[in-house]
Amino acid sequence: MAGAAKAQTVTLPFGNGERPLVAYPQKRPLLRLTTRPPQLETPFSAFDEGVLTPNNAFFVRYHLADAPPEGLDPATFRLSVSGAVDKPLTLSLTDLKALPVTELVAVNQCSGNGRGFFEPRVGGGQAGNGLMGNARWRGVKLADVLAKAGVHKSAVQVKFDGMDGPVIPDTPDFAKALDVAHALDGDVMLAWGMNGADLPILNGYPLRLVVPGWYGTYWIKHLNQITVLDSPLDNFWMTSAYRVPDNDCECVAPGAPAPVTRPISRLNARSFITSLADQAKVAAGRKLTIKGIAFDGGSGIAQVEISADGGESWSKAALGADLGRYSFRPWTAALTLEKGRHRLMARATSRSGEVQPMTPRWNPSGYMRNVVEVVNVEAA
Ligand SMILES: Nc1nc2c(c(=O)[nH]1)N[C@H]1C(S)=C(S)[C@@H](COP(=O)(O)O)O[C@H]1N2
Ligand SMILES: [Mo]
Repeated sequence: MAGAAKAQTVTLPFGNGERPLVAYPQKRPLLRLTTRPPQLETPFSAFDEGVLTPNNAFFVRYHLADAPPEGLDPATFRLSVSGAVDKPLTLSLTDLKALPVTELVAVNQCSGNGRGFFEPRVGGGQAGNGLMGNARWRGVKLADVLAKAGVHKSAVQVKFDGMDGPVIPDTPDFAKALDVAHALDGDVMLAWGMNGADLPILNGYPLRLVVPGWYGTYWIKHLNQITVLDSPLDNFWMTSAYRVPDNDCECVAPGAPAPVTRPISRLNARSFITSLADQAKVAAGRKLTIKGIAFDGGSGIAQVEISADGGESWSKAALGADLGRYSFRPWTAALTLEKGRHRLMARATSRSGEVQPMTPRWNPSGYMRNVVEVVNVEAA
């Protein structure tokens, strides 16, 4: 293209879906949703590059305008562990790295991933399906650190707070809590490493919480304060935000209020075709191999089925390498499409028996989208 550089944009397939592609430090160009704080969505094509999401493509979500915080110096960084413990701790990164090291592959997904597709539309960040990513996290077990501190029998929750804080005193500081039993389960991690490198600044350098199988809201970045609590955390982010209808489907009729809610928790089952974008053109009458990913909240993926006729008939996809029950599971399927338009779908079933729904479940906050997605293609 001649002339002055025009900002590249991506148009997500819903109203007001135009997003500039902007490169932040340590990041390739990502879809920018807000500037202060930076909120960046992964271009969907990145999920076709491999089962681990590259660090420079990994999405970025923050709540408070000062993020990322200043003073992320690994030499002076300290993590405090206090509250209902025998021995409060102040740990440097060197102290943490001297503990037994653990690694785990897990999906980090924002509760509002896919919110822009909600019908009727709801308020909040209007995201496509790029607020998710899969990484190999390296760090220490939270249980090991809590054991060093000695959690009191009276403790009920553990609170996590990061270095970003409110700019205006009226804004509630971002902090989340997990029940003590969950915090001690041996899978929850304090991670400094991501896919063989340090965490990128925008993904929580130098230390973040990793809560495998649970929504990203709990994965506190720039984590520097752990407080063991004798009573449940009562703050805006636990009691008002990040709550879902308190029923089996975590849903209500589209447009209806949710009178009784509970904190959001586990990821539901999802799957995506990654090798073909919506409205792609493919060759008719020839074998076509399609690829994709599937994941759930930690039981693992039992099967992925593919439909090329809008959900009338299904065939099984072949599952690829198993990087653990919290990871994206890659899959492939072979199809031969006749000339014309086709509605391709992938549907995951988890090992716990959860099957993706064919019609969207709705809630007023636009959380937990997991309907079977459609990729329209034309074979010619
Ligand atoms: N310190 C801090 N940690 C945070 C947040 C935040 O605003 N501040 N947002 C949370 C939310 S809602 C999500 S979805 C994940 C996103 O992780 P990422 O930015 O590394 O992709 O971070 C979580 N951790
Ligand atoms: Mo989120």
